[in-house]
Amino acid sequence: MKIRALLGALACSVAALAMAPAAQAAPNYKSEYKLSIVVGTTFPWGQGAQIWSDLVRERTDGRINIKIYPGTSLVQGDQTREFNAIRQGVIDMAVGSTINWSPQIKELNLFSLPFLMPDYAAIDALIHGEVGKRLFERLEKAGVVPLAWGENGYRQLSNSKHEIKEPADLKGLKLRVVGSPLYIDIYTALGANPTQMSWADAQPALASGAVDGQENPLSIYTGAKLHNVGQKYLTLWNYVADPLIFVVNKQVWESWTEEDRKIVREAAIEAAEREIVIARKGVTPEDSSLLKEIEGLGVTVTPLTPEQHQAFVDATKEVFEKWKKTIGEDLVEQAQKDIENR
Ligand code: X2X
Repeated sequence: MKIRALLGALACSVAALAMAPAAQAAPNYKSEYKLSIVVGTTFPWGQGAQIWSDLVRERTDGRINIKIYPGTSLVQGDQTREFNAIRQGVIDMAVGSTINWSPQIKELNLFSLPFLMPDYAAIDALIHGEVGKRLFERLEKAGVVPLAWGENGYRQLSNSKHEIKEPADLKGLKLRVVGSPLYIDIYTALGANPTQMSWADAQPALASGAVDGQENPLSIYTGAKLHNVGQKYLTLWNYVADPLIFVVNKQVWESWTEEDRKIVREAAIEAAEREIVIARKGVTPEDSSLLKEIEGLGVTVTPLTPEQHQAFVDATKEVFEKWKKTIGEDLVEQAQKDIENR
């Protein structure tokens, strides 16, 4: 009798399970997954995160419900702590810049080697080739699951004081730099006075004049309206570019069914591809409309002649060589080879 009752109860619950709507998450699923980004969802970077979240929610019938946390708010705005927070599960998912994770994963400094990547084809050769594969293996080893490469973009230099055409123009300028010590080395070599701070702190520091300048992709420059905080001089020098990486915390990843992992991975790849298209809009040799827009705001935009460009390459050569060793000579040489053959 007892066994019969038990079997009956079991049959009922199996039937209930089978009838449960698709949106019913497995018991170990969270009701919300926290996704971290540095900027807001109006920026190309944030749009990539939004596309990913929307695709995942749709295709899992709501089983995986992602909430976006802009401003790296899950780590109080300190973007250099984002990677550890993903590892520890304080953050479930992220679309993060290689620069912000470089303090923990030194190989990610590769993209910050000055003048390594001369054009978009070079960036693509790295992220979609052997280098991208090796870096993903490295991230896996560090305990996160990398799914796709996106792009923040080529980082250009802006300041409130004067045009910059040669290294000497940087002398004594107070510049906000991002969170890898490699940037302190670059700007020290160029004779500037660099200071590392988070993006959250950078904007008030630019507004108050505590710093004279900064470097960021043009989409961040316009999105954050940096012309309104005195950043009237903009030098286009394409010295580095930071890719973005779409990742999931390992425990979270393992808690999902095979089917859902496939959906999340494919959605990340699709969102990243679309994000790169958005990130490059208006800032390529074929379409420079964003530059025109910036000039229209009264900003002095300074491209470099080949000779001026070379002066910056020469002035940062030692920094390149020093960091080549830190990053790993093998990886840097693989990158140089892939760029040559692009
Ligand atoms: O802090 C920056 O400059 C930004 C927004 O570009 C990054 O997060 C790397």
